[in-house]
Amino acid sequence: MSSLRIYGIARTRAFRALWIAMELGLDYEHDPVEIGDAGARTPEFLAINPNGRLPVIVDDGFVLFESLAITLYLAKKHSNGGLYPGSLEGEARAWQWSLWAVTEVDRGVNIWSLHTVRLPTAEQDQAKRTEALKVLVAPFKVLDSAVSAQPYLLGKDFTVADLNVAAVISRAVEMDLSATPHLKAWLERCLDRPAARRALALKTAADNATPVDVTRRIARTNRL
Ligand SMILES: N[C@@H](CCC(=O)N[C@@H](CS)C(=O)NCC(=O)O)C(=O)O
Repeated sequence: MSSLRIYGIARTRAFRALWIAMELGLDYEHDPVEIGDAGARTPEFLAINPNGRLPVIVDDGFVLFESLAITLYLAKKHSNGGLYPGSLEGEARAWQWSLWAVTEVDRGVNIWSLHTVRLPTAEQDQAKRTEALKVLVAPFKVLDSAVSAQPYLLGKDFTVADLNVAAVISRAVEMDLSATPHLKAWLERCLDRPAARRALALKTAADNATPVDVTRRIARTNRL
């Protein structure tokens, strides 16, 4: 039996944990728990993650929530000096980009995606979509510039920093990114990796199977 268990349907931020596990070639079990009362808010699940959110992992008895803490932990555990930067400065850069992704672009991309792709057309709010795009202009320029002179965020090699940022903004691949061509090329490069493609296939399948009521609940619960 595998010692690593990843909880969370691949449509959620569990996608991030699945991608890193695939990148690292880990043996793991995936429990595609649904959000809310159908899964993550049940007493059994709350005993694992009291936040009632996804994802969470249990690795040999060690419980960890927060998707990007999970990717950083697994990368450091299994690929220190590889996917996880070996130097102090490299590690700090990986943290920098991970925190940047969560604070600067996560919410904007999520709002854009819900109000452009995932909610039924009649329920999409154009004002929210426009505002989300406005919020993303400045950080997307920063990211575009960071990958304009080198293929990946930390240099010539793909690291967990790229995985975290690309995973957070993966839904932006459907946006018009012509104003940020380096970002566009970098994002496509990251998402074209074999492990990313496998994780994305799970995410797309989960997206396609998501009842519209669940999408509405995602928008409502998170005020998106
Ligand atoms: N900061 C957390 C956010 C986790 C989160 O909000 N997950 C969403 C799914 S993507 C969730 O479980 N939402 C359902 C809910 O809040 O009830 C992380 O990155 O892991």
